[in-house]
Amino acid sequence: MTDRTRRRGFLQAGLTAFASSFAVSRTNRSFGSVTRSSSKWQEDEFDGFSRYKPSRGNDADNDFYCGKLVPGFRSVDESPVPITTPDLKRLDYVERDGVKEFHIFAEPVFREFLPGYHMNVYGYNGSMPGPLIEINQGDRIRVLVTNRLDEPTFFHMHGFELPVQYDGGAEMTQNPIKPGETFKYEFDVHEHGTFFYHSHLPMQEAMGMIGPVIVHPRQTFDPPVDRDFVLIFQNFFIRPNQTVSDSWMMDWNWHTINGRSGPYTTPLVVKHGERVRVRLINFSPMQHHPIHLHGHTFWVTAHEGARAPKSAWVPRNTELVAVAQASEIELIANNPGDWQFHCHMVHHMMNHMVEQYGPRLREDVSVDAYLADLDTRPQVQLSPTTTEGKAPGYSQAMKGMNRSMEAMKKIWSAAEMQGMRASAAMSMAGLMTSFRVLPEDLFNKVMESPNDVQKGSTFAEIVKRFGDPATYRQAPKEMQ
Ligand SMILES: [Cu+2]
Repeated sequence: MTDRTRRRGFLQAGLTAFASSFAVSRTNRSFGSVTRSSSKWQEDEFDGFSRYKPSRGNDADNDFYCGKLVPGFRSVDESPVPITTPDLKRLDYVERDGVKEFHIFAEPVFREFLPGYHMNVYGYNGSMPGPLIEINQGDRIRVLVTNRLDEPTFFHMHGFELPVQYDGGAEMTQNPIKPGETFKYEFDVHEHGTFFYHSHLPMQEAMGMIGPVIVHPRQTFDPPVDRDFVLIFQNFFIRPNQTVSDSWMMDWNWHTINGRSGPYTTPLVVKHGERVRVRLINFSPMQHHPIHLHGHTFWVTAHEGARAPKSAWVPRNTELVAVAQASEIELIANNPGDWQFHCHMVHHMMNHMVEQYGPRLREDVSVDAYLADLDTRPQVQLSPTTTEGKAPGYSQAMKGMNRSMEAMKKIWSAAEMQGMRASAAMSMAGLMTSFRVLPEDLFNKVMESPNDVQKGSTFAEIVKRFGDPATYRQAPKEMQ
C-alpha cells in the first residue's frame, strides 16, 4: 500500500464521521439564513460577513464581523473535532483504573527534514517533535517517561497546574531521569487548551525535545470548529555536510514545522466555508515567528495560558509567536484557493542557508581552483539575474533547492498536495506550508479519490469558478 492509499483509508474513516455531522448541523444551526443559488458564490450571510466569499461584515462591534462568531458545520452538542497534526502521529494510551496511561521514550531520532536530508536530533518515540498527546479536561493521566538517551533528562509538562513533584523542573523538583530509568507522572487535568511537553535541559530543548499536548474542553467551544490543526515551529543550525545541530548558535539555518521543512510540510486542507482552528506553537531555541496567513483574516482566540474571553479576541493577518508561546487562531475559510501560510522572518523561509565568503564558495568550484585562476573566473555580479542562487554575488548558498525527481516525487506523494500548481513546491522552504480551501467536490477529489489528480487542475478549477480565468496562466510546462 502506498503512503497515499494508506492515508486515504484513514481519512475516509474520519470523513464519514465528519459527513454525518455536516448534514446534521446544517439543519440544527441556530442562526444565519442559508440560501443556495447558482451564482459563483453560494450565499450564507451573517450581517454582511459571508461564509463563502471574502467579506468583513458591517460593523466591527458585530458578533459576526470578520467571521468572529460565525459557526462551522459541526454542532456545539458534539464533542470537539479531533486534532490534526500534519506529519506527526498521535500517541495511543491504555486506560487503567480510570487513568489514561501514556508511555513516552526520550531518544535520539534520525529525522528526514526534506527528502534526502536526514538529521540527528533528539525527540520522543522515534519522532521529532514527539507525538501528540490528546486528552480531555477532567482526565486523570499517567505518563511513564523512559530515558533512552545516553545522558540524563527531565520531562516537563509545560503550562499544567500539577502537583509540584511532577513538574519536571530540573533538580528543583526531582532528580534526573538517568539513562535506562523510567519516571512516573500522574495528575488530574483540570485545564483545557494548547500545551506541550519538553525536556527541561536547555541544550536538549535545542536538539528538538518537544511534543504537543492538546486538552479539549469539557463543553465544546461555541462556535465549534470543523477542523483543528497543531503546528510546531522550530529552528536548528546544521552545518553543511553535518547531521547534528549546533545548539550554541544564535542564528539558524534549518527550520521545521512539525519536523519538516517546506515544501515537505504537508498542506492543511479544509472545505470552503468551514470554521478552522490552528494552534501555533513556537519551540525554537532563540527566535520568534510572525506567522502569516494569506487570503484570510483570522481571530486570535487564545494563547498558551488559556482561551481568551471573546471581548479580547483580535483580528489579524499575522500573529507573532514568541519562544515557548502558543497562539490559537480561528477563521472561516471563505476564500477558495491554495494560500501560503508561513513565518515572515526571511531567514526562516529558506532551507539550509550557509554563509558565502565573497564570490568564492560555489557549488561547482572549489575555493582553491577559484583562487588559482582569478582572471578567467566570473567577476562578482550583484544583479539578481543570475541563476539558482549559485552564482557569484548571491549572498547565501541555499541547499535543498535543486531537488531530484525522487525528492519531488516524495513531496508530491501526499494526498494533500494533489491538484496544486506544479510550481507550488518551488514556492515553499523553511517555515512555510500551505492552507488549501477547496469546494466540497474538489476536496473529495483531492483527499478521497483513488485516482491521481493532475497537477494544477484543482487550482485552475478554482480560478475558473471564483477568479478571472481569462488572465490565468498555468505553471511552465517543464514543471508539469
Ligand atoms: Cu520564523
